[in-house]
Amino acid sequence: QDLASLVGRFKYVRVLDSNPHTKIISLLGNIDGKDAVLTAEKTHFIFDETVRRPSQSGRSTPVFFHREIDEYSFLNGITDLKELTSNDIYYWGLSVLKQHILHNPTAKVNLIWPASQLHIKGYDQQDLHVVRETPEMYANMVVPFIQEMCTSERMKWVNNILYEGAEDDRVVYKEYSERNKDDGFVILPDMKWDGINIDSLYLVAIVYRDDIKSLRDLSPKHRDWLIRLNKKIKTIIPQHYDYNVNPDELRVFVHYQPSYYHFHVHIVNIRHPGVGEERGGGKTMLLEDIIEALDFLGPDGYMKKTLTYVIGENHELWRKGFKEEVKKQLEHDGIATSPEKGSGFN
Ligand code: M7G
Repeated sequence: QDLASLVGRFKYVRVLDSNPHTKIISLLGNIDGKDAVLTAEKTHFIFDETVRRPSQSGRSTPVFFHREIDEYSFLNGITDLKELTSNDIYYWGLSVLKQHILHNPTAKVNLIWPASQLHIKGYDQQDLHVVRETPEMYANMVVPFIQEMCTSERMKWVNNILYEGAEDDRVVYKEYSERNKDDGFVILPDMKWDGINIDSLYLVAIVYRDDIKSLRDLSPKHRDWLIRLNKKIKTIIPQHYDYNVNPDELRVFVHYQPSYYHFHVHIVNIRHPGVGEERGGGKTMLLEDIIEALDFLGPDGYMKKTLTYVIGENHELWRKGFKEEVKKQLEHDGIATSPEKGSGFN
């Protein structure tokens, strides 16, 4: 089964989501009678020079990724340009740019097939809510949910990467030994990255140890390990990309709630837009802040912290009690949920 033949057989059902800011559209459909989620994201522009802007430290920061081939860059690649209007010194119009499957593709296409209800819900448009997750809510609602989510079927792609050589040709860095499994990790391009444009660089570091399901499991005993991991990430990645991205241009963070409960770290170019507005809300926690917080949180670390984040109505946890908790929390705080109920601050 290859992507082209699968997409060719895709039967459209409805639009799940479409975002003009991120230029991403997600469609629900089916292939051979099984549900499929097809997502397309317009790729970012390429430019033919490595333009460097001066910085205060005297170091120069590349703004554009250097490309050998320049006929596909924006400017050289304009094949058609039609003015719509002009007014004084302002002009606007539409253009067609030269495209090439290798050098300047139009869009990145992702397919999930067969897609579970969980996948479909994750991509579907939904209303969002701010929720305070207390340690009690974590123990009573999230822990059972995590157990449900850690099926070998759902975690297959992670194990494929760690142990089965999946995506091997794309791996950026791997450190693993049987003897020292707890220190092992692998860094590779995230499925969210087109792999071309360094401005939108998006990598994921997946650790070999499997005793950390999420941020909640981090405690002071993990502090030194996280410091080492952070240092390695910020040393290895700029080196690997010839310093077209510098260590202080990498946003290194974890999500809570994550989609997959096996500890992993996101590594993203700070130029990448849209980060922080992930599907269905969530929370983005910088690794540096996590390490720092472990100094203050006490021996149980994040287990004892109340975490406030955004959750979508399609998230299983919303149905599994979070909805009621949000209502209770607002009542407890004396905050009205509709204009009829509240008439001021008295
Ligand atoms: P998350 O924080 O659990 O979820 O991150 P979210 O960011 O999707 O909310 C999991 C990360 O793994 C995401 O950035 C995914 O894009 C990425 N990812 C998921 N899958 C199934 C794959 C895959 O098969 N290969 C690669 N390389 N990345 C994946």
